[in-house]
Amino acid sequence: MARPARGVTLRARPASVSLGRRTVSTWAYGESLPGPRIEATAGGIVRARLVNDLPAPTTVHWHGIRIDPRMDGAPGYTQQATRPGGTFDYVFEVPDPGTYFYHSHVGMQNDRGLYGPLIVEDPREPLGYDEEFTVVLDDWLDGISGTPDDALARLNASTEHDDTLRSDLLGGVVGELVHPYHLVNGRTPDAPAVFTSRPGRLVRFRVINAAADTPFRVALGGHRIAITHTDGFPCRPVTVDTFLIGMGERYDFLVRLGPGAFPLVAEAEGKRARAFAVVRTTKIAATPNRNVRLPELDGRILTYADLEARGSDELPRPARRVTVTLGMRPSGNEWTMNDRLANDPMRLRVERGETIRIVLDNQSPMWHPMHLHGHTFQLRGTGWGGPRKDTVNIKPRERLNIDVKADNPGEWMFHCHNLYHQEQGMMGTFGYGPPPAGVGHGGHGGHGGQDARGGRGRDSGHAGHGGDGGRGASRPDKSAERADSRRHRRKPKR
Ligand SMILES: [Cu+2]
Repeated sequence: MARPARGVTLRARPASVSLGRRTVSTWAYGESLPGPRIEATAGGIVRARLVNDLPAPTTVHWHGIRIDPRMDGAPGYTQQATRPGGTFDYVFEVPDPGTYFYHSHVGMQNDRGLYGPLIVEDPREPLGYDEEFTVVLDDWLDGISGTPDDALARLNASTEHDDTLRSDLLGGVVGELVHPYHLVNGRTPDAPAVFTSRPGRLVRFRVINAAADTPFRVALGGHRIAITHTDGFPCRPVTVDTFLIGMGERYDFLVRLGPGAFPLVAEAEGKRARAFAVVRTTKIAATPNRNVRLPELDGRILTYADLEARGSDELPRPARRVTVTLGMRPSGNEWTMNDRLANDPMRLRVERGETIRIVLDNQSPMWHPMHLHGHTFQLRGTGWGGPRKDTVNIKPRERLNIDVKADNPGEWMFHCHNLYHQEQGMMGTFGYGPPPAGVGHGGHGGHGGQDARGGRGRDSGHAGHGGDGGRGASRPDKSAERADSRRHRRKPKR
């Protein structure tokens, strides 16, 4: 039977945290980075009291959980952000087992230290393994090169952007900036996290990408790994050398550890930097060099086409489809969904009980990890079942089909999990029935292309999350081509 999780207090506060060798001033939950690991059992209840000791409003979003919308921590959508000095009690059921995380959903706060793992155990766990480790990846600049808000302001103020950060795997430019550090469980490579086990043990790793702007390519030196879950949900196990994890994605893998000390590397894809940890099964083995070249990183890499949901997780066939076109305006600092920005968001209207297909069509010049709140969709290819996921990477000029069963009524965020893109406008709404009147964001537009239903919104009263780049610009620019060429002029390649 489900047992309620013990209550946890998340005290959001300015804090000095150690990254290993270096201490930085940031905002964190308590003293720790990441925040405390929260554990629950599927079907059980999570109780978390947010105490806001920050000088700014904040919320906690429970990423990937099919949650009660009032508990989703989406400011302007389902709740008002908790004011400085205030508290908010998050109490919700966790229906599905898996690897999740929580983070602030206000402005750039998620690029500070306001995140932590949420692990939902399966009371009938079908996998047998000896132990498990949680690996939380992050990119870090707070307290080193200013704050994330400073970084966003610099991006917004300039048309010069670093287009040298490139990856074939992601179809071009990978990110907006280089963070000075990349972390595993809050630690830099020169003072790495160490996972201690024993030779021969079968270990489950739960990998969470909590970064703002960095996709990682992950491998464990000297081992092949079996991917068993993505975004909490099980998939048919696939043995690979390495996998790419976008912001907001999670992967679980199983590995039988050999004797020694092994590098666990998360290469910041396209950024010539890495996060690094050590997996140690014997005391005497020398610690691996943090810059070691891992052949696994160039080995067999997981693709979405490798992933298949369990039969019981298959969604019904969709009755209709809607298209969501991802775009960029010529400024290069505004990212759109169906030509709209966060301050007047696109709204996909669904009816309770239906299954719809969302055709994601990326006409912008960058990849985006698109995340839907409150649901786990099924990624559909041609000729394969496709995994259940809540965050999916889409490359430039790519089209992806994601099927969503509308079984959790509410007004839900649907957005890019590159935090900089999110704050530069790439935020839409997935809502049930007619647009609600008088809730936090009045800016619902029914403009969703020819497919979307619903009337056009009346005003642009959305106050929750419009980034600086998203404000004031209300003229859609239809020319994706022009936008594209602008983007490529943004900075000469070195
Ligand atoms: Cu994006």
